[in-house]
Amino acid sequence: MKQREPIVAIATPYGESAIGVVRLSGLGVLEKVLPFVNVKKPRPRYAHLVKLFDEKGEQIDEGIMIYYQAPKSYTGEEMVEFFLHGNPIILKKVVELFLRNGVRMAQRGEFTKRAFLNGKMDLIQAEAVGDLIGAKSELALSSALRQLRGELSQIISPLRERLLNLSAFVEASIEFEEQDIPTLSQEEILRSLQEIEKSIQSLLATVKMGEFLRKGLNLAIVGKPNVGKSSLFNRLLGTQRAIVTDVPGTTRDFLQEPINLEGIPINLIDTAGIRHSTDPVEQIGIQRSVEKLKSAHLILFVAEAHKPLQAEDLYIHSLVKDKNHIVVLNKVDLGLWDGHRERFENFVAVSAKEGEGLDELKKTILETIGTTSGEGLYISIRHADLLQKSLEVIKLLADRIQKEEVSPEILMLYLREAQHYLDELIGEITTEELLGEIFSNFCIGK
Ligand SMILES: Nc1nc2c(ncn2[C@@H]2O[C@H](COP(=O)(O)OP(=O)(O)OP(=O)(O)O)[C@@H](O)[C@H]2O)c(=O)[nH]1
Ligand SMILES: [Mg+2]
Repeated sequence: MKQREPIVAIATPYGESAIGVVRLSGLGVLEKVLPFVNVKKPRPRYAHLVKLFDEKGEQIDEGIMIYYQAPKSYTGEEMVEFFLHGNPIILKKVVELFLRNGVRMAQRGEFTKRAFLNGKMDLIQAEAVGDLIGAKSELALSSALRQLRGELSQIISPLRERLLNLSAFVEASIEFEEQDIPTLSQEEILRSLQEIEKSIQSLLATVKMGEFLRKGLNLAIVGKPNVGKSSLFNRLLGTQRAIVTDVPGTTRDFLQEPINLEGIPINLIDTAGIRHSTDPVEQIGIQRSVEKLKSAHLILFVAEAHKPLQAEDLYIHSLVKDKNHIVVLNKVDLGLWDGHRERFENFVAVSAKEGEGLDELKKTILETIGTTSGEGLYISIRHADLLQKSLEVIKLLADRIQKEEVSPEILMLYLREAQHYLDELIGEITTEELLGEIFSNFCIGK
């Protein structure tokens, strides 16, 4: 286990709290700490009540100190954690004390990065630490926790090992050509490749949901003025956040609020009604509506249930019809015009005013997102990128094998490349750049 230079950080959020945590990790941190506490020989993993002093012997605070002997710590290095009074001034003083005495400030995610570098977890698990802290819903949380426990790694690592095994067989057949050693036929290799292909495909199918869970899904409510977009927004939100009036053009700028549908974090966006307008302020609002419509993952296209579609409805529908959208016919308490059934294959009739059809709308939203795939484990864009690259190489090789007898040397080339991407995925191979990218999204102190 490698011990790196000592680092320090506050591990709890800024502000007043019952307890504030300062943590240190690295080579010789205990030695750095001992001159400033009134315990001389701390027992590892034992909660010591200590007084903490500065260089002049003035007491800074009193609290709990835990010392972790390497390698039995989060980072695998020697660590010390202080649980002090949660006053930002105290915590700052403590950090500054150590900064003056040979310890440097930790970078974002540096504790977890060291845990990864010391083999305490693989890269996929380290990423899960960030996901776990940032999770905005129950489902995101449980997915991150399973990833942290290594469940995703346990699906990906065997794929990598299978490729490794195939390479080993092929390599042996090159090296020991003359000798009588077991080799794999091209058909056997092909079958293996196809199985790996299938596993990768099913992992890839979870990325969309994974991204929604990590970043939230943008759900935009669009339609012409006065159809009840803001009323629907308020209904889904459960509060009277948006202004509702019978004046067309009430909503001038878009509004965005987080909601949680069955564990999926959603950014719900109410927009200004789209119509032809000469009012410069309204024009800007409408322009923003169109932008929101373009960037949304899912659109609720709202029109009035009791009336035929107007020219503006038709125009807006033409903007959304090739996108992921749901037709919502609002004000069904006033009736449902028959012509809608002919025009739309599917729609949800609701009354934002009375609450009718809201449950069906939520159900339709969830179905459209497709929440069922993944069985609770969802990959990220980074994972998908590398899996995709690996998959492409595997497919190319499978194609070639089906067409011709492929030489062992060529087989090796392909197999190694496919494996290389999975190495990167798990963190068998890493670059400083990649680690920087991953851990810079963490908070300081983690
Ligand atoms: N009867 C009935 N009236 C509704 C319903 N939903 C909204 N309204 C009324 O329709 C009018 C417009 O509602 P808003 O929610 O402000 O409509 P909007 O689409 O946000 O309008 P703009 O912001 O102007 O684009 C208000 O008078 C609402 O009370 C409904 O389900 N039934
Ligand atoms: Mg509105």
